[in-house]
Amino acid sequence: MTTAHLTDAPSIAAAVCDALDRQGVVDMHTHLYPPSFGTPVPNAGRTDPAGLLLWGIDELVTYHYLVAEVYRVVPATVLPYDQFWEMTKRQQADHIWRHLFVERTPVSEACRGVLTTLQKLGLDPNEKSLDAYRPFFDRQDPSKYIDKVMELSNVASITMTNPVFDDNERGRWLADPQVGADPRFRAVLRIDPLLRDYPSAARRMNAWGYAVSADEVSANTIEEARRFLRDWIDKQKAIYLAVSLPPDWRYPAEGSDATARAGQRMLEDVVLPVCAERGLPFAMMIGSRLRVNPDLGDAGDMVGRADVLSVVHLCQRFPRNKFFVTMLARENQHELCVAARKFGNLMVFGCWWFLNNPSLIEELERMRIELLGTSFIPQHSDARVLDQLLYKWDHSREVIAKVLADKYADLARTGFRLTTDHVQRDVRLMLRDNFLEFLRR
Ligand code: FIX
Ligand code: ZN
Repeated sequence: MTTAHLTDAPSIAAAVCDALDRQGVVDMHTHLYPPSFGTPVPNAGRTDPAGLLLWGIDELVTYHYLVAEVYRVVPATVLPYDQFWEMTKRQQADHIWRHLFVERTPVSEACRGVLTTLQKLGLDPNEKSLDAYRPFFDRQDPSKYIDKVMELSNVASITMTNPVFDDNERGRWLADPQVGADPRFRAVLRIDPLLRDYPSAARRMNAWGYAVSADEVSANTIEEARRFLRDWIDKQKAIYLAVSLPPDWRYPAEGSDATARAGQRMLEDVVLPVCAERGLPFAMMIGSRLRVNPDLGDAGDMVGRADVLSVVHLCQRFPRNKFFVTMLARENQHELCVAARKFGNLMVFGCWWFLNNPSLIEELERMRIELLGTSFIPQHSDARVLDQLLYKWDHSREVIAKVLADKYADLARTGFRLTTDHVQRDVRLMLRDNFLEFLRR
């Protein structure tokens, strides 16, 4: 492709859209799995009720974002939560489809996402019953369907989230060391309990043969906890370690909360030294206040404003460590961007969860380009259902294109000789190379 000099808004916009569509994404944070982890979705007579690969229409429509939304229009006084959870996945999906997509206009981002997904699969998004779609999904072979969805969404590589303290997940790695060997997927060692609730994590690690003490973080406990992490990094061939943290997480820990202090010791003496030793980034997803309404399950979590200064303290204290950071609260975004201007070992990524909405993605990406140029990772999908890759990347590419085109038009007005090469290079950086390079750095 010849290099074109881009001078006017329409040619700039066209070049940006073309570059974004052509560039395969490395999706750095998802909750997706290869078929080797099993799937609860009935296919070819096979089903694994505790399987981890979610895909298809019933999983799409029962996404926890939509569970939260349906309980706004059909309250628990009408359909008690326990009755909803006793329903089959199909019945839950039919209930959500009827109340959010038929009896109401599916205008929310999560609803629109399902319709974009159907459209990209060549299905008519206007059906009144999900029965119209189910034959299409019943015909799919999970592994071939992964290829199809990755191709249609131009996702080049899927990064998993592999919580080692989850019994179902851990059992599958122990049962089959090759379970994560699918080249389309890469693993991430997720360790929330180690920092959020060290005493119970320690008791479990102890039961797994690691001589850690739940009461006292001794030298031996530190060495054994490090051995635990090294073992699982090797088992999973993890490309980074990750944790989500509550809004009130502080570094250094404040007050006399023993659990917070033990968590801090695990971070300082175990997690960060092992990450530095292995050259692996540590990802912090900060600001999730879990289970404010436990009856809603995963839909019961919410956001809370967190403390960017705690991130700054970590970057100051651990210059040899690399940090991926995403924060859930809109109010933290500007300060986080400015913090990233101060620390090269801090990589801002994604528009996480309640920020993954076009109006907020636009606000964040515009601010990030103005403060960080192209040195950040604009998005991750956080897909929990395979098919969601289709809408999450379509919707994000659309907004990123709009912002980039505006910023390039501003640049061109300076007389800078902007070309398609510049655009393709920047898009490559933001959708793939900033992530891969930070892993390698
Ligand atoms: O902690 C996380 O990785 C969050 O992304 C999830 O727990 C959350 O439920 C989610 O799906 C957000 O999109
Ligand atoms: Zn996630």
